[in-house]
Amino acid sequence: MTGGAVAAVDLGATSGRVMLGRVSDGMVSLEPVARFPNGPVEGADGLHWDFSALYGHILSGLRDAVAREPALASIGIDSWAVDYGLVAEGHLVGEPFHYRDERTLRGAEAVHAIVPFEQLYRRNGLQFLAFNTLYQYVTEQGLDDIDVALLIPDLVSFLLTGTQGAERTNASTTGLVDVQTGQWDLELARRLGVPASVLPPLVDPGAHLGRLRGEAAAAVGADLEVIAVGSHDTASAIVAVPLSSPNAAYISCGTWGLVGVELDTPVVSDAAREANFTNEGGVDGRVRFLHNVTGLWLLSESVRAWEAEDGESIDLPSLLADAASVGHDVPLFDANDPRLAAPGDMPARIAAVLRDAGAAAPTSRPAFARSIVESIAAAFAGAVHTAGRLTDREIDVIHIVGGGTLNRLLCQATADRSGLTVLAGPVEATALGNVLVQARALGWFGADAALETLREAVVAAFPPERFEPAQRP
Ligand code: LFR
Repeated sequence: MTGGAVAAVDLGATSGRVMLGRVSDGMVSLEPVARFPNGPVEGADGLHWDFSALYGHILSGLRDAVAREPALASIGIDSWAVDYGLVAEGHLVGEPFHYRDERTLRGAEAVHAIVPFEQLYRRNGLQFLAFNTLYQYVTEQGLDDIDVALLIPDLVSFLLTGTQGAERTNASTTGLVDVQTGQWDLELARRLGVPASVLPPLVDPGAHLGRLRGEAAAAVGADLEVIAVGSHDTASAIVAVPLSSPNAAYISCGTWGLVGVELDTPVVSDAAREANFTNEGGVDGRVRFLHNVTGLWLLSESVRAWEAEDGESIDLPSLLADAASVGHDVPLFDANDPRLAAPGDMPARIAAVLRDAGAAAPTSRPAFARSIVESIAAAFAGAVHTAGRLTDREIDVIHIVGGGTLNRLLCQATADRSGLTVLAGPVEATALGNVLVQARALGWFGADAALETLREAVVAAFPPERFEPAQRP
């Protein structure tokens, strides 16, 4: 067989979706089936995810997928990274914490008091992000009382199949995987008081996890197989970047902008640590050497605040069109300022950041939106440049994938500010990467097909759009 259909469940921080992916003779196509909202929920003890609601949406989305394509071969799950659910006696204990909850700040201090960041970086290769799982684990009260901690996609797979595992690309974001060996760093876990028993066996993307168990099969209407994909959404997205040059950089742009290059071996130099670049695990053992830039979160939170103020919804495309025609310079701010990380009144916070830097906030919403887009683009261009410097590469093109590709103003501003050609697309890179890894595991590309073969299928189906810089350096 050279093809068939699979379902990709892709959970983002602001929305989730179920997509049907079809593969036939090396060609791939995608069809949206279900889309549902996601976001932080304020609980008595902090910010959580409404995982129970998400799981309900996943089951009903899969049911719709089966109704549309009864010959569905398998399911793959990906989501944002670092967050997890605690499982005891086969059940989820409480709703998982949201990575934007403030408890992470305490955790980082506690961990670094035991293992200074310099040492930690050499072991796990991760940039400092206050929400990395290990910082969350040390704030947990009851790790000794649970059976296992499962990252969000692993938790979904467990509820669907009963199989417990830690898919490697996402496990790499916990901070407890040794960046050189790819195995759990049990010595580090012990020093931090994380019981080894909560870390499930590591699983490779492409592994067959099992079939839906009774209850899940009944809810979905079919007894399907679940296949591990690059379950960290960014890992799946990078599978579907149609890298067009060995010196290409990529930006996976959604809530976050993940800016970096693909490597075969990690870089844990002092310079990489100082620049806060991460070595996350990619599919097929590749390294995602990248930096997190606060991406469209700044815009979506601002729009959310303006909508609350107006009591009605805002049309983003027309706001961006107005932003594009702002004829004067707008002030830039540091998109990665930690004060902009938590949910809240984003325009007021950005205004405060600008004020502290001696600049006045734009007075109209289009100019404000332009200031956000230009500031994100400036951070993107800076991170691309740094990725090149740290890996000794002359970056010659930037690929942007994900929802951010719909923001043409951002794509053009990134080209202009970097002086490099931007190739934009595909927009649904994450779901595509998810589909392609399942398809390969099912033998539809040949079991040994390299990522490059999968990427050829991406270019053929979704030729990228070019944005040329106004000037080259
Ligand atoms: C993107 C992403 C990033 C990760 C952040 C938090 O959706 O997965 O890669 O750093 O969310 O999990």
